[in-house]
Order: sequence, then structure tokens, then C-alpha cells
Amino acid sequence: MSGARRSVWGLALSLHHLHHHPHHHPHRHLSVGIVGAPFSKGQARPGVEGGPDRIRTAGLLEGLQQLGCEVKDYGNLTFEDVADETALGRLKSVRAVGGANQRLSAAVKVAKQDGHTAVVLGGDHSLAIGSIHGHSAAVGPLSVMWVDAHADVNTPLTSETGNLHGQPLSYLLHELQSKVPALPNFSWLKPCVSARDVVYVGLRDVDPAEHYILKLLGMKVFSMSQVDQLGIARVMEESCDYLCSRAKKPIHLSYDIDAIDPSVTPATGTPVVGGLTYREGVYIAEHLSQTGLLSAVDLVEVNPLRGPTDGAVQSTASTAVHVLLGCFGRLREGNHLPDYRLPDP
Ligand SMILES: [Mn+2]
Repeated sequence: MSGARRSVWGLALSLHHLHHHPHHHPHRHLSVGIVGAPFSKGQARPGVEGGPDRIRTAGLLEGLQQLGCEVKDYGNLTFEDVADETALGRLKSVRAVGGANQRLSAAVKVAKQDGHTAVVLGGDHSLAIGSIHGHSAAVGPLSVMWVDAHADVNTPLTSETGNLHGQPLSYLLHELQSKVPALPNFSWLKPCVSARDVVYVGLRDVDPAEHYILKLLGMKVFSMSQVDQLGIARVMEESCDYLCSRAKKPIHLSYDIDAIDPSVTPATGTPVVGGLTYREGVYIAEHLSQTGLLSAVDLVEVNPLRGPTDGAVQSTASTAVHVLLGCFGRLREGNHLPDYRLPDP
């Protein structure tokens, strides 16, 4: 392994993306800005608006504080009902999704300008439109890691369901601008992501039009087949090398809980068999935390009404919390605060 060194912790670290980074330190003090986005109109199933509070209930804030993070919870955004939501072809709730994302974009921008690593709790995955837009508005060009069973890159004209949670990347990508029509309540949105700055992990349910787009734009994809073939450690190493190959931009992690296998995270709207294990799902977060480049995280599609049991909802929510804690330095080997001292007898 070229360009590697042995750290004092006995881990082989790739110089390429870790060396020189000021945050690569086990006692870094991170501040976290949590924005709840209880929005569900990017898809049809009720319940996903309960995701933010269910993730908090599963111990997110306490867990972050135990890691030594400063936590600012901005609370949940409120979204207005849209009175004139007439159908636009097959597209559903376009005005509501556009308005909600405009509000979320502003909230994420504030969280970034306040100096936090932003955490957006969804809500459905259409919220990545506003989250990534607001993040980019605050910090400039981004790298995006999209962890999901689905590619979420249908255009308004290729979508077969009309659900906007399957389309957010087409609204954000410069390369697809000519394929996305002007839509009501979306005039505020300007594409802000380049296709070459996106990496997918976990794909296993991709529509034909989406597959065409991924190939057309030459996007970097680690489907579940590649996870099987390479293992999650190599997938993450190659992902970060790819994202950092031109410039070390801030990383936006957009994490759909349905990337993880429904045996672990069943309480979600569009589960797909054959997903990431709990360990692979958490490893992604741990690896990104170690880059020191993680700047915002979306955790979306936790739906407390899709259990079917309380235990299933708890497993889903606590896995979401473990992914988020992994993003902020929680290690499975254990952690302790820098000022920890053994008690004297
Ligand atoms: Mn998704």
C-alpha cells in the first residue's frame, strides 16, 4: 500500500486523503447543527414526517454529547400546506416539495454559517435538494456521497411514479439542467453539483432511465455487487480517493436508511432486499468521519409507521443513530473524552 503510514493508533492510514488534515485527531471537538425536516410529500406513504423526532428519541443528541460534540438543535422546520397543488402530468406535490426545499436550503445554510457540521433529519429523500443546495450555498463546491438502494436521479419526465423523492439528483446536477423543466416553486434552485463529484454506494434498484443517466454521465457507482466484490473497506477507500482526486472539497453525505438491509432497517417506505449489513452501513460513516471532510449529513426515509412492529421501528431508528454517531467519531473499539481520568480509590 503506497503512501501509507502507521499511526500511533496502529491503523494503516492512507496519506492521500488523511495526511495534513487538521481534523484527523481523536480528540477533535465537533459542533453539530441538527435541522429536523419532517416532510413527506416527495412520496406517498404517511409517516416519514415522524422520522426526525423518532431519531431524536432513539438517543441522537445524548450520543453526540457523550462523544464530546457541541450540539445545537434547530428543531423541526414547519412547512406550509399548498392550496393550489394541481397535478403536473404525473408529478406529485411539486409546489409543496419546492417550497419545503427552499426553506430547508435556507436553514442548512444558516447551520453552516453558524460553524456546524449540519445534520438534516428527514423526512423523505426529496429533501436532499434543499439540503445540498443550502450546503453548497454556504461552502461552495461539494463532493456528494449518496448512500441508497435507489439512484434517485429520475428526471421529472422519466419518473414512472411521479414521486419527487426519486428525482432529487436530477434537479441538482449541472449536466441534467436541460432535461429538467421549469417547475412551480423551484425557481430559487440552481444546479450546484457536478456528476463527477458524486459517488453512489449501495444501489440495487435502479430504473432503466436512471441506469442510462448513470452511464451517460459516467458516474461513480458502487452498487451492492461492487460491495460484495470489493468489500466495504475498499469501496470507501476508492470512493474517497475518487472524490478527493481533483480537490479536497467538503463532503455531503446523503444517507437513505433504505441502503441498509430491511432485515435491520425495515421501517422505511421503499425497502429493497439485499442491502448493506449494519456493519457495512456504520463503516461508511466511520470512514467518512476519519477523512475530516464531512460537512453535512442527511439521514432520510426513517418511517415510524412502517414497522410493522415497535421493535422494527426501534431497530431502524437506532441504526440511524449509530450511522450518525459514526459520522461524528464514534468508534466500535470504544471512545473516551480527552479529560477522562481514572477515579482514585
Ligand atoms: Mn433515496
